Amino acid sequence: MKTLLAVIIFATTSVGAWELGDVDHDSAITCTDVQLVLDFVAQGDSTKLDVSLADMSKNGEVTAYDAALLKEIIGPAPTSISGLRSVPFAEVKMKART
Ligand SMILES: [Ca+2]
Ligand SMILES: [Ca+2]
Repeated sequence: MKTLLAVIIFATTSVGAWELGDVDHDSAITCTDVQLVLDFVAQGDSTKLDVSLADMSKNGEVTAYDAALLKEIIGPAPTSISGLRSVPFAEVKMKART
């Protein structure tokens, strides 16, 4: 009986628990979700994502616009990484020889 109750509780809490946009069910909206939506739009392969969570615009279809809306949630990609400096290619070649 306890097992049955646990299964019922799990089922009721897990169904519909995923956030809109979390198409890979990892409990976070990441660039992976964006890529999966783009792959679905381009290739039509629905085996790697939950398509029901991909319609960000809620217009009944999944398009590249939905991927763009997902990307807006994540925010812009970093344009630079602090603490790193650019190294001229000639310097890299010199270091490789030593
Ligand atoms: Ca996700
Ligand atoms: Ca849509």
